[in-house]
Amino acid sequence: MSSINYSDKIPNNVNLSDDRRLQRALEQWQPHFLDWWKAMGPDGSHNFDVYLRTAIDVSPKGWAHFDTVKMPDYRWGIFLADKEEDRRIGFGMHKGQPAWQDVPGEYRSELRRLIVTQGDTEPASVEQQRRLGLTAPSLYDLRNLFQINVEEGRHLWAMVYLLHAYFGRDGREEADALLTRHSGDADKPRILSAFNVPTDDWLCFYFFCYFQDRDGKFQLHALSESGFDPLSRTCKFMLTEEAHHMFVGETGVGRVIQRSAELSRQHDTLDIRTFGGVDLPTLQKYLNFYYSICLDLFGQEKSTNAANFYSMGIKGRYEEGSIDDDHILEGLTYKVPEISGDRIVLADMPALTAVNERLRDDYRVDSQKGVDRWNKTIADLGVDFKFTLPHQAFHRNIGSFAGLPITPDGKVIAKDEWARRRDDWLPSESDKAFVATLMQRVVEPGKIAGWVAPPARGIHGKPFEYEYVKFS
Ligand code: BYC
Ligand code: FE
Ligand code: FE
Repeated sequence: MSSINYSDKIPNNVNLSDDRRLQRALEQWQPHFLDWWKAMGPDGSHNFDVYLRTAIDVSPKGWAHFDTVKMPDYRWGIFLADKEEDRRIGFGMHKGQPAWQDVPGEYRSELRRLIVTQGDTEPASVEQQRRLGLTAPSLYDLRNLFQINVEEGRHLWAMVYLLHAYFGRDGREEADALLTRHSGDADKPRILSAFNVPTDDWLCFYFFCYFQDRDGKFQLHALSESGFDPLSRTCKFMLTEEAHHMFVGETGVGRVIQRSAELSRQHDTLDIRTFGGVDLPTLQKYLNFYYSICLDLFGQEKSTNAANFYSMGIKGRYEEGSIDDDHILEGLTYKVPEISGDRIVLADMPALTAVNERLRDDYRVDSQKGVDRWNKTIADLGVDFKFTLPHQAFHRNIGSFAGLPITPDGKVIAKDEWARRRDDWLPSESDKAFVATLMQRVVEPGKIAGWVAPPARGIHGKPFEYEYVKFS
């Protein structure tokens, strides 16, 4: 039931060969995807042999197969988590009714919009990361970058499948458009702003994987609660791939921090740039940047769109099933921060319009865990420095705090003071120029750049020294 058919042109576990029309439509989209991959995917990588995992089964345990492949030959396909017998809608006005196996006509445009928004982020991230291979700090890191890139490509396939299978002609048009918008393009940018930000260096990459892929985790969890069963099942399987992306982020940032803290201890100063490390205060600025742009991805604090999605039963809350309430939320409240004079206060809001905010809160709690582990690394090395997540009102562009001059510890200050102190809080041009000097490519097996510690272990039981990427 859950094994994947690799004999088809498009690997799948949805019996694609039984639906000739759909199969033909997707086979027409496939060469466009490959053209996009060749033009916008990892720069100059097409002949490399890369040690990659491929999904062969969708069961939570042991779905992965490891092998050396050239990336354009990666078996991108359509994999949905197994169908749950008699699944019911878990929230909203249709709570308790059987989950929809087809798109309910009255929610068609909302569902299409959610799927397009989600789908747009996946190729966007590949575009954002396309030049990082040129400055990889080790073969191990290069391989992880490529692994993430092929899986984000597969996440695009996941959404394109839904558009083709359930949305007819306009679904096909949206699927084409997912390949014509591009990250950072002046005329046709990606939909969400964080996916148009350049990912210039490997600090950006690690923080991106920690914070931005984690937004993916929370959005995919919310969508996996959907009453539209095919969306739920596809997001459930995407989540199993997402775990590795966040692992790359947490350990990547952690390895930079470890190296920086080691240099700080050795030289008894935080000021370690002359010794070839990234000083911890600069890392805090990168953290501030990525965390704040990712908070924007959750939308407005008060959102009628989100309330409607919830009541319709198409987008739920994080772990909806384990929340102890009526799952309808009529008359319930939730605490939402808002600005009151020059202070930020928590106010009771209808829980329905606060579901974006609740998801953001869940995200904050999850984000803090890695920060605590990073701080432990620093403390264990006896260095006096601590990372903190900035206040949620800091550096926001969406919602109640958009554009307001608020410090990382949540104080409202004058606009000109904020502008004057901006470079204390966010990476400055000179910080980025310094980091750029460290970004030298290291790709001999077993070697690693000086600004980052090697990983505790390699991939899938292989040692760090393994030749994860062979250039040919
Ligand atoms: N940028 O009611 P509101 C991932 C707009 S990451 C621009 O709060 P709503 C990945 C909004 O469109 C996960 N515009 O918004 C990670 C609306 O416009 P209208 C990505 C924004 O509807 C790494 C208006 O403001 N998935 O997978 O609740 C690598 C009112 O706002 C933004 C998703 O995000 C913004 N940030 O939208 C690879 C899930 N925020 O209607 C992959 C899909 C809001 O007034 N998307 N607006 O014209 C959604 O669930 C929702 O659309 C949003 C919030 C979360 C974006
Ligand atoms: Fe993804
Ligand atoms: Fe991801």
